[in-house]
Amino acid sequence: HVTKVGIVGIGFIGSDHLHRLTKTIANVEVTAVCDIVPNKAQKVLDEQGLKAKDYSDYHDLINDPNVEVVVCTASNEAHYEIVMAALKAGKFTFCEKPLALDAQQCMDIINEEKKLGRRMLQVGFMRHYAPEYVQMKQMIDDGVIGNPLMVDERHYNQTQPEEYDTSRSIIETAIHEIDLDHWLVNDDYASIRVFAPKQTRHAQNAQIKDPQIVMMETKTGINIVIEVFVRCQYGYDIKCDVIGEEGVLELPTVPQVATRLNAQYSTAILTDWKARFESAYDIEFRDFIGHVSQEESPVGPSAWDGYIAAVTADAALKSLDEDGEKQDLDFPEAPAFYAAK
Ligand code: ISE
Repeated sequence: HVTKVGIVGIGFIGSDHLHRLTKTIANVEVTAVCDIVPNKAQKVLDEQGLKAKDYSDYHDLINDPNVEVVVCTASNEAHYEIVMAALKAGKFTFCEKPLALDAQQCMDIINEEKKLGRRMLQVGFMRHYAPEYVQMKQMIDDGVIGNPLMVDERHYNQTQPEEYDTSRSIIETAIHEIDLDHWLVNDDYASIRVFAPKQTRHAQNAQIKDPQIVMMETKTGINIVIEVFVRCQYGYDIKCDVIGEEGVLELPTVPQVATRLNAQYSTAILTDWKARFESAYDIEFRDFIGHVSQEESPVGPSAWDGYIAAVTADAALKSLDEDGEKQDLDFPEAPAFYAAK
């Protein structure tokens, strides 16, 4: 069976997933695309040597009987309405992170999905599929470093445009760690605070807060510090150290050939996040398509994961507004609908 996919939003990640779904994932046909900017999707189809129906209205794509699965890679603001429409049409849906702009929108999506009687949606938290994080999680679960006590992380982008404002550093960048860390250390967050230290001169205007420091504490008292810096200039740099009672786990970086040249010994630092996590994205889509092509519910990150991340991100933004004031967090048990993994 060839699974027929429609992609809404052909920007950076949309074009990347279009390429992935047509060139590296077996038994998929991208039958339709759509972008709010006229001619944008067609241009990308041409560049990639592909043919698909190019819709100007995403409702038409969703309602096309030749689209079985909807992939939402539109801008963050549009996720909510697109996902709601796809679920209302009863279609399997993959939505890039963040699931929506805030916890309330995520809860609406959850309620819509529940009407379908089973999971139909997966959220693009692809780091769960990155082999290096999977290994780290396994080692924590196996007790290799004893109980985790602290997590020390860096999430740096080389640069972002002016419209990448203070809130996007949280809801679009730090959201990866916010989603990942409680899974890694098997604990829930009890509080979060976010503040801005000395600011970079590379921010395009004075309103933008960059870098930011996110501090979270879990229920058992694990301390997590994430430095978020989306205009660091030198590259895409992801660090994750988990400090335990007996030792430290360190996330590896992508190996690059070392160069000995002109009295220098050097290795490259990647600059593009799509390349840094390429294998994670591939494994993620193989898993997602593998399930939905058999008419099975997806098993990767769910709308509930999207909701937990959004509750945490909402509190992060509140803290930032209140000069780093600590915000308490308390999460309900995952509903049975999502708990059965
Ligand atoms: C982007 O959407 C991502 O998901 C990247 O992993 C992140 O580093 C970047 O800041 C986001 O804009």
